[in-house]
Amino acid sequence: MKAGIIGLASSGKTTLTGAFTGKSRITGKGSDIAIAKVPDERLYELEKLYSPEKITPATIQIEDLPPLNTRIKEEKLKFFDKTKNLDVQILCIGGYRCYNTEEILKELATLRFELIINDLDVITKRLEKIEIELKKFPKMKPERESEIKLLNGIKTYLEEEKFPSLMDLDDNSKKLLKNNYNFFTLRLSIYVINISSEDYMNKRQAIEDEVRQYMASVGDSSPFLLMDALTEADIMDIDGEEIGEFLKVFGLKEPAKNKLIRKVYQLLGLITFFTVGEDEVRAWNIHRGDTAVSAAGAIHSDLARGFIRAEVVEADLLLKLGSLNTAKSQGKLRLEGKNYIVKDGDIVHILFNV
Ligand SMILES: Nc1nc2c(ncn2[C@@H]2O[C@H](COP(=O)(O)OP(=O)(O)OP(=O)(O)O)[C@@H](O)[C@H]2O)c(=O)[nH]1
Ligand SMILES: [Mg+2]
Repeated sequence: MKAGIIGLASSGKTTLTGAFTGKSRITGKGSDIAIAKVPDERLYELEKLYSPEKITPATIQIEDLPPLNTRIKEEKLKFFDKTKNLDVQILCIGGYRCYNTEEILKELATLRFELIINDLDVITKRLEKIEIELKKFPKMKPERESEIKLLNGIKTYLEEEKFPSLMDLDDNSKKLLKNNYNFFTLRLSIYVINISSEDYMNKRQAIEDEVRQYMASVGDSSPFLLMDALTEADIMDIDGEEIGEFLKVFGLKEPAKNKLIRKVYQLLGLITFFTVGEDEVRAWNIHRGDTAVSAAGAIHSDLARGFIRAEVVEADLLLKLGSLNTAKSQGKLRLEGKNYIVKDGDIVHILFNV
């Protein structure tokens, strides 16, 4: 599971990567992978309750990428290679270098256009290849028919400058796309409008409103958020007090990157469960819909192998009750079997035997 940052040259992709890990950890060669900690209020509440030696948040991988609109062949190949297996794309807009919102929207349009062109290019090449193939082997025609139809359908959308994510696709088409293609315009996305500190302080709401209008006008329902990536990257390298100062100056409850990470986490289809104890309080990520055995496996393969049962209580309930013992004595600690579907916020204690 991986997210990557895609954007035009100098839009602030590397700076944004630095906002997750601190700038000092970034080489800026368009190949850094940031391990971003997933901010979770419940983890800090559990920390207060347990005062453990260690707390470990859940993390996700976010990869910095070379610019989308590069004309350097080597960079282009690297870009395609690296974007092949992305589950989620963060689309970065260099609003900090724009003089007004109109220019920001223009960059948004350009980025969307580049994604469209790249996908159209793939479709054109594939259709040409199929045509040559069918000339040689006309018998293959029935086999290729659904693919040709699907590609032409997508092509129509793209030619109208619309993302085919709006298309109604049947299961076969979805499977075909999943196994053979990596279209940018079909990937789960979130836009980051990377604006200057000044704009972030003074014009945040106005820019947000205009971006929302623009997104609606092109029929793009992907989430977006505004961020001052450079400042957020700068404060990663300094201490906690200055972060508080930054939030106060900008009138924020938390840095924008927190919202971004949580949203990407959600787009990746991940949820969090916790393990608690005096030695460590830890958040783990698993896929929505995963069972108690998978949760056990996320912790250690032995726990999955020797799985007997899981003791489960919601974090919010535990925080209210104050301890696992109280939860147990009040009958709130549930015993769940192998096939229990773990919920976001569950505290899980695996009983096992190997
Ligand atoms: N003022 C300001 N400058 C920024 C911001 N984001 C990026 N920059 C500056 O813009 C320049 C390019 O930023 P990068 O983060 O390297 O951009 P990039 O998208 O990674 O660039 P490429 O990888 O070359 O495409 C750097 O000098 C940054 O300091 C921002 O939010 N505000
Ligand atoms: Mg870069």
